[in-house]
Order: sequence, then C-alpha cells, then structure tokens
Amino acid sequence: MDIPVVENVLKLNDEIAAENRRRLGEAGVVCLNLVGSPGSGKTTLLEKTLDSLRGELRIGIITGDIATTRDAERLARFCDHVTQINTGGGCHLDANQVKQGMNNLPVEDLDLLIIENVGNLICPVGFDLGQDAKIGLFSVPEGEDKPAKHPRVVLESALLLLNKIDLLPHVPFSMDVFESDLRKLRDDVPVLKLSAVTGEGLDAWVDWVRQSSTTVKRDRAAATT
Ligand SMILES: Nc1nc2c(ncn2[C@@H]2O[C@H](COP(=O)(O)OP(=O)(O)O)[C@@H](O)[C@H]2O)c(=O)[nH]1
Ligand SMILES: [Mg+2]
Ligand SMILES: [Zn+2]
Repeated sequence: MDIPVVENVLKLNDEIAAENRRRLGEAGVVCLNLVGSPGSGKTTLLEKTLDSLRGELRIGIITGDIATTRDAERLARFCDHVTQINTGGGCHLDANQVKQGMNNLPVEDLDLLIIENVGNLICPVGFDLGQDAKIGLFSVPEGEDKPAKHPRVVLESALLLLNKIDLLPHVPFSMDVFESDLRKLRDDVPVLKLSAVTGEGLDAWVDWVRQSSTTVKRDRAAATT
C-alpha cells in the first residue's frame, strides 16, 4: 500500500524538522523559509537583503536547487555563510537536507538562517523544515491568479511578497484580482509589494525581517517562562 509509506516519510520529515527547530531555538537563530516559483526573484531578493543587513545581523543561507551552485555563488558575494543543497531532481527541500545544510554552517554564530527553497509553489509548502516562518513570494509576470491557484502558500505563509512591481506597466496584471483572491483566503496576512531590482519597497521587507527576528525571540522566551 502506498499511502502509509507517504505518511511515514512525512512523519520522519516532521521529526527531523522538530530537531532542526530545537537546535535553531537553542542557538537563538531565527529561521525563514522562502518559497516561490522558479524565476520569481528569490535569489535576487536575498542578495539585496544580505546587502542591507550586512554588519547588523549574522545571516546564514541554505539555498536549494535541482542542479548547479549558481545561487550559492551569487549569494556568497554578500555573505560568508552560504551552503547549497542540490536535490538531484527533487522539487522541494526536506528537513533532512536542511539538517545537513545546517551542519555546513556555523549555526551557533548566526542570528538568522534564511532558506531559499527549490523554485516551486507546490510541495515546498508541505514540508516543514524547522523554520519559524514561511514566506511566500509571488511576482508580477507570473500573473495575478497565482494566489488563487496556490492557496496553500497563502494559507501557510507568515508574510506574502509580490516582487517585480517595476514590471506592472509592461505586463497585464490585475492588482484587484490578486488582492481580492488573496483576501478571500486570508484577511490577516501582511502583503508587501516590492522590486528586488529597483529597490522599491525593499525597506519594508528588510524591516519585517528585523522585526520578525525580535518577535520570534520574544515568543520563544515567553514560551519557556
Ligand atoms: N524586472 C525585475 N526582474 C527581477 C526582479 N527580481 C528578480 N528579477 C529577475 O528575475 C530573474 C530571476 O531571478 P532570480 O532571483 O534568479 O529568481 P529565483 O529563481 O526565484 O531565485 C533574473 O533575471 C532577475 O534579474 C524584479 O524585482 N524586477
Ligand atoms: Mg534562486
Ligand atoms: Zn517536491
């Protein structure tokens, strides 16, 4: 029977994710899991984020890709602690891969770990990696229908981003449909619109990252008292 096997895989994943979460919590590291389509701008956004927070937060990056180390090479220009996971065809990161990635990073010396998941809006959402928050990234040229077509990203993210707003004058994209579809699913999730290329809206995102570091640590402290 297939179904129990799938359940066991997810159960094992969740156990390792819990271990990752415990290790990160003990080390005082906040962990964000960035999920978005291929080409939505995840690596570009992280390049800009690392550049903005350089010298302020000690950041480590785990970047997942099917093949190549190109994203890691791009990000290593802005950060000393980057590790690439090649999934060898796998379309998402799992907790065990993140655990291996963490073993290649000086976790105890970090404030923040950002995971760039494999470009895919489907199964990355279903695999807990031990993160404190998932961030769903959409982008203008993908079209306004993506929140409605990928509701789980909307339902499970602590923050949603709409990247490439510099392209709004150039591609058909109904902001009304994007926003109303999204709000039908969730009326409480913050949505930030930005362009990782022009830098518009980037400050609000960087502030959110700063803020979430503080909030997660405060919540953890409250949970242990
Ligand atoms: N116009 C525009 N292009 C962008 C933006 N962000 C990323 N890109 C471009 O989109 C392509 C894919 O970006 P990348 O960061 O590699 O996406 P990833 O596959 O999600 O990591 C690259 O050519 C980027 O230069 C943006 O805000 N505006
Ligand atoms: Mg990338
Ligand atoms: Zn997958």
